[in-house]
Amino acid sequence: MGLSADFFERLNRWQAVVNEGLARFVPKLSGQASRLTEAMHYSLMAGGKRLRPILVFAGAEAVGGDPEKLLPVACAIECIHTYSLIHDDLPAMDNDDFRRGKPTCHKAFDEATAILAGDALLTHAFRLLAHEELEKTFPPERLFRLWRLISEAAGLYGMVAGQMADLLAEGKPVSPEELYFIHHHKTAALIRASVLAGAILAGAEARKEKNLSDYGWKIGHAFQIVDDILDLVGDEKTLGKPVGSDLAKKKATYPALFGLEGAYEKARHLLTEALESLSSFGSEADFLRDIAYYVLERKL
Ligand code: GRG
Repeated sequence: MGLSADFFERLNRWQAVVNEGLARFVPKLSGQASRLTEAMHYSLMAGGKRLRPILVFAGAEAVGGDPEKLLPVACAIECIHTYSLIHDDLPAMDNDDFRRGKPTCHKAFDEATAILAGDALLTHAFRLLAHEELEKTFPPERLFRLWRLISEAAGLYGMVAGQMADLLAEGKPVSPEELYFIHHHKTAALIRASVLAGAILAGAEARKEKNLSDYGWKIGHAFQIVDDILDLVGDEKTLGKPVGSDLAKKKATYPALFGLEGAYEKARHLLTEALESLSSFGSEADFLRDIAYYVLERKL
């Protein structure tokens, strides 16, 4: 098994849907707020892979839901992801000048604007999660579960806690358990929540929800391991940022702890486990299966 022949065609199609959704759901304001929305759109439209929003669609599809109805949710999650990248790049955090081949938000604008663009993307995400189109389409109890899921994954039970742990670990020796905590919270939580968001709104039965949750955790961890590997051996032009920055910053990574081959081995094992989580699904989960392969094989 491996990637389906039409995977990249499907991926590109969904990426276009996300891009159109972001143009529609994130306003461009004029007047005194124009600089703020310019900075938000600058980072939103800088060429991300749209993995998380596409997982929202794929998660819904795997349980018979209609992905098109989830566009505000998909866009909300991409807003949260983009905010995290903008803030992560700030001088107070990773202090990176390039992302996705372009100057980072604080370089293209200024630090204060980048902080505010991130803040506005995060808050706007929750406005989108309460969008009227969702209110009309889904029962309130599913929406409440969605809000709990996303706020936990993005905040102190998820990404922000992981980022804090990551920063605290810089330059220090970390145990495999500490590294797992960082990956689990910083990266895997939002990826897992993306898959589950689609499934919850589509009304998945509990067993399928659990399977998709397992799948989400596994590919979330694999994604971060591959990210660490690419930072070591990836191609700068393809990545659109300098490689070797984790080493320079003495970051806690899988290759640092287990070596390059050990990290690859762990990622491959996670891929197998992710696919196993989908064993009770039929062809409706093929796109999720493809995404799992893609997470491992990606060069960007
Ligand atoms: C600032 C609260 C806060 C959190 C930051 C996500 C994160 C936490 C930091 C980003 C740094 C980083 C390299 C994390 C590793 C995994 C990751 C999120 C990579 C970037 O995601 P991609 O590859 O990005 O999906 P694109 O550009 O494709 O959207």
